[in-house]
Amino acid sequence: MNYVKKFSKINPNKPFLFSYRRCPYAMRARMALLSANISFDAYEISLRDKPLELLKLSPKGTVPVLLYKKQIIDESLEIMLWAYTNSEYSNHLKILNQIQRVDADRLIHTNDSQFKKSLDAYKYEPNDNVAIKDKLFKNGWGFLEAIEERFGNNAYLFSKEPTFADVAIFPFVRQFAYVDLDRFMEIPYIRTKAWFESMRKNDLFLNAMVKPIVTS
Ligand SMILES: N[C@@H](CCC(=O)N[C@@H](CS)C(=O)NCC(=O)O)C(=O)O
Repeated sequence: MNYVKKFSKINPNKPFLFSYRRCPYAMRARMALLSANISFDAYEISLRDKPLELLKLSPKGTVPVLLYKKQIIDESLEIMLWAYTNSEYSNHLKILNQIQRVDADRLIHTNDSQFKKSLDAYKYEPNDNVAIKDKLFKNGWGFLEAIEERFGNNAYLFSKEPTFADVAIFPFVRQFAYVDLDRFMEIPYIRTKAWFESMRKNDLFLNAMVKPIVTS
């Protein structure tokens, strides 16, 4: 992953990602591209001042957006699938059998719909009303409980190693945890907390979170 400053420097032979470092959707896309060992240029946008080039390619104006050889992919899960299917390098997707894949898709869907809604409500509630904040925190537990049951004896959601599902879901659980880390550590889900600790220290995640140092 190489951060660039100028669109004029777009290399037509290299995937180009409009990204935002702290966006969980963009995190999962960057992680998948890195895990697939795909060399790509990234451009850090400002959500308040989106580049016209991005809006021209994808008028809905969300990140991440991947541009490669006139192909435009503007949904994070599709970017992940593109990365995993265009490279032999990662086994994040290959590792899942058909039944697991259906389960993974279901879990990711719940993450992107219900859990994301709970996460936003909790995150944006001002801190001064502790009772409301606490209630919104607990509203997110339903999903964390589903994750906890999912682990079984594995350290990751579907396997002994991270898969597509861990990469897709972790950035959202992380955001939920980081609203108040001490409070998160009080949840009664031991495996989920261990997974959270392991994922946040994982090189794949750390490499996806390097600060944009612009090279060209
Ligand atoms: N369904 C999209 C959602 C992406 C999304 O909502 N990204 C946020 C940033 S985390 C965004 O770009 N929001 C637009 C804005 O804030 O104006 C995906 O999976 O890629």
